[in-house]
Amino acid sequence: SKIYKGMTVAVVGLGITGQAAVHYCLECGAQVIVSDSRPRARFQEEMAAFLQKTGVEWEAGGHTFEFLNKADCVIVSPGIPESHEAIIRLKAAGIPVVGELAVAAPHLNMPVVAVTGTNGKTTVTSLIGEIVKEDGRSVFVGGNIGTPVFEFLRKKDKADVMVLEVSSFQLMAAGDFAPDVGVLLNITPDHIDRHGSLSEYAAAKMRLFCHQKSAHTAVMCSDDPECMARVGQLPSQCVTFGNVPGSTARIEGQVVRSMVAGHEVVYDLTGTAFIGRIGASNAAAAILACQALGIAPDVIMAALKKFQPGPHRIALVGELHGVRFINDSKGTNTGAVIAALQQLDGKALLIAGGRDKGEDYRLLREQVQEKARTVIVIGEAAAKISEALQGCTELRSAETLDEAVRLGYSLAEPGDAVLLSPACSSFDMFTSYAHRGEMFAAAVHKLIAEDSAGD
Ligand code: UMA
Repeated sequence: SKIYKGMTVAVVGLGITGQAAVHYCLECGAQVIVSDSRPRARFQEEMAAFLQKTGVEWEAGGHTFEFLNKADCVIVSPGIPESHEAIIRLKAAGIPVVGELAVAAPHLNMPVVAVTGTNGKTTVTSLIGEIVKEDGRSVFVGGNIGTPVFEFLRKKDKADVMVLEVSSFQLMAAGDFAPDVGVLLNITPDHIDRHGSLSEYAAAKMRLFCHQKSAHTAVMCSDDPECMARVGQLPSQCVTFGNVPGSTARIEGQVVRSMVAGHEVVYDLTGTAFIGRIGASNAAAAILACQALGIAPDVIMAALKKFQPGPHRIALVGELHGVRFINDSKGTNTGAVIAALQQLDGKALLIAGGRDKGEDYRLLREQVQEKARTVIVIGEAAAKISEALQGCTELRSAETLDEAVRLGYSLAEPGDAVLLSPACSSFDMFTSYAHRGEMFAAAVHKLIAEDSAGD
């Protein structure tokens, strides 16, 4: 979908993606109109500077067919559900409804790596970016990780390689986007409120590959039954990582054995940030993607050794009298929480809750029973989580994150960890998962400061 001079483009949702889309379309010479679901007064107040600067016509408080149908093309933000009535009517009227990947697709004339999966996307995307840099090539790292591809298009930047984190939401409106290397890390339940079921969610993830050609690469996890069940659908060459014998990159403890041009290469992850089964799995996926880009094993290994994961993914933020405080604010689905609990050595005081996304929290029962001393529930999903975990372990609740941190610490024993891994989105109490993680860290630092003041 090309944006050209004189056409009218409607941008639906004026968040991170929508704002970048507006700027991009204006720079292409298009007329732009904007539609946002925020109440009118709030939208006008929050977006005042943007609206003044761009001068776009807008509607707020919802999306209407009548306002949007004057557009030649509609760009939807990832958060806009396909089931929205106006969107359905626009499509029925023959107006193209596209996301940023569809708009970007014709402009991507460099090798593109796209990473999706329920968990680990951000880590693997940034790791691949670091490996490409280590190889001396320039790289744009963006997408769901936080920088829209529109920003890249706007700057008319050049990059030798593009590495994108893509979400199931983005894939629902990706047009004929076809990455040279597509990586699907795992599929466990998430975003069921939007997609309706696990199989629909998995189908959205598989869209990553549907426009690939036979020379392209699909990187898939051999340990994941949901992924393996869908390998037959791939139009491209499939390489796999996992513990299963015969995997292209075979994981054995902290070692990844991978075939490169008929020779076995051994990547030893000891001493790197890629600890445990999940760490090794993420590293192996990145190794295969980078091998597909033709990057030499010693370059890949050098980058693996240097890599540090992001601040909101199982990150230690402090320690007090033998109790560790771990921020996993990005753990926004049950699969992520299970992974975080599995990685802990001791017991957890698990802080969970936030805005529910339609998941079945009973999936947490086994790990919670094994690893959580107490679960402290917060936010809108508190009651639903408590009900699902009834009888597994002690259940408590807290009104604020600050209170949850204090309660967790008061119940902890040395060697335990107070773990924020919410299994929910953050939007009931915070502006983003990053905001929630920062507030968690702030609560921890306050607690530690008070303790040392009291000594
Ligand atoms: N809005 C509407 N109508 C709606 C829903 C929202 O008008 O029906 C408006 C809101 O008022 C707001 C704007 O749309 O103004 C928000 O748009 P958005 O929800 O599409 O979010 P963006 O700010 O554009 O951020 C998106 C991703 N968010 C979502 O997919 C929900 C960000 O991923 C991503 O970093 C960013 O684009 C850049 O690519 C966040 C996320 O939670 C981190 N992703 C999910 C995940 O990782 O699990 C998919």
